[in-house]
Amino acid sequence: MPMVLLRCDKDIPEREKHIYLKAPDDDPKDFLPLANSPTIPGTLSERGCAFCGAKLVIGGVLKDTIQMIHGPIGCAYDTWHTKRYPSDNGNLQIKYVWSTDMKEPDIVFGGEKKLEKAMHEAFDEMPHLKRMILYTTCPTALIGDDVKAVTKRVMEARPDVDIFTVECPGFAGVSQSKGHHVLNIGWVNEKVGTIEPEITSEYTMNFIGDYNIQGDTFLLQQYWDALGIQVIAHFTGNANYDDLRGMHRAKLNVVNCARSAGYIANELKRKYGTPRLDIDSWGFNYTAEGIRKISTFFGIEEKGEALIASEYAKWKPKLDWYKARLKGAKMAIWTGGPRLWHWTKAVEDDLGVEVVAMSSKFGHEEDFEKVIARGREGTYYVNDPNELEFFEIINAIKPDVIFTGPRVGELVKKLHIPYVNGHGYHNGPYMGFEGFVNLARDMHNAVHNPLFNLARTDVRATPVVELKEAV
Ligand code: CFM
Repeated sequence: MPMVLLRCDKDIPEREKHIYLKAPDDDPKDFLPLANSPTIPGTLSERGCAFCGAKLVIGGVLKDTIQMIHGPIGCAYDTWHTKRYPSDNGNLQIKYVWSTDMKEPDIVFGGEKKLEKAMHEAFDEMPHLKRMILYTTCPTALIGDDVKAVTKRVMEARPDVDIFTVECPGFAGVSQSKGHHVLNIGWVNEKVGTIEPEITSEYTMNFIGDYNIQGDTFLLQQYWDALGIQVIAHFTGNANYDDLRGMHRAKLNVVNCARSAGYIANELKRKYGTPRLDIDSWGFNYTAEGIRKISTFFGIEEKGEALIASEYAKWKPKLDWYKARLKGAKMAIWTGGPRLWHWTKAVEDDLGVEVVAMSSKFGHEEDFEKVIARGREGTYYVNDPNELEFFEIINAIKPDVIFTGPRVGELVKKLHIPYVNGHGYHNGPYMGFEGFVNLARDMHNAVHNPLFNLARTDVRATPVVELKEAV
């Protein structure tokens, strides 16, 4: 029975198509969980909306750009301040968010005037900012505000500004995945090729799908600097708006998050012939493999090997210290999608950890193909999970640690199971060699945290201590 109907799903039997338990000798083509499909009525999904995929995941990372959200204030609030993507210029992108604050009369009479006013106000208030991304949301898309026309007027009135519009309201797709797609394609069609970057090295690449979560981009950038490779654009960790307009000039597109940003690499290949190279940026084996692939592409293999050797010398002993203490630990990964296939083999090979359950909010079937190929037998693979399923699976597999977000993390804490933030990290960065040691440290501290044993103790069963005695 490789597809599983959990007990909690007895009233929504359609969920069986979304949960797979890998058995020996399964042919994965027979048992791929259904993915990227609408959430089933009756199951409370954890997914984000399409607007969120565009704004929170990709556009909002840019460090010099006004993020104008044309919608009710909640759309801005709920995509602000919740993700840890720092920048080297004071974290403007984490501090600020802009909204047109649509109210009922605006919905009745139209919001274009309000939008135009808000755009001017934003540029007036922060005159050093000259770039803007404008997003529509469910209500402003439904009433048909012509945001492109407004943008055109504002750009005519302010010749020194550049504005990119993302028309991807929340309801536009089944999950945040749709927002990734819309932003990728819009950007390559409208903005790439509108600026010529300064070329400073014969080796140039774009690094696609790294969002500088707690400094991932800063960490990997040390490697590219050591190799003498110019990164024209990071899509979009610590990036400026204009960096991304020059992506057409790179000789190579290196893709980390294929789910959120594989699209732009494909389009750059089609339009400009730039080759696409996919790598995994977490884990020792994978990072080394990625550096090798990139170095081979540019014909600088020796430099690549020297970099790997010096990083191994520095970090491998530390990794091994944790490996000795983590070997055999059981881990669950409950994140968006790609980190399932990025991590399952990495933690197994580098740390001896067994991944026993994985769930993806918005991965596509392609992501499940990748993760099932890399994952272990006896592991659960769940698409678009609900909370009751989490609890039932926890009961079945009893993981030692769960990599997930704070919302689910706080829930599992009540079951006295430690969690590590699998989205924004606990104490990252987690990418690269040094980063994977950080991940190992956070996992170690979670698994061996003595507080969980204390928390498991039922204090009602311990002898009563008189208050007077205690003090
Ligand atoms: Fe790519 Fe990401 Fe992920 Fe993602 Fe995300 Fe994320 Fe994620 Mo949270 S871009 S798909 S939409 S690696 S925010 S930085 S951790 S769900 S697995």
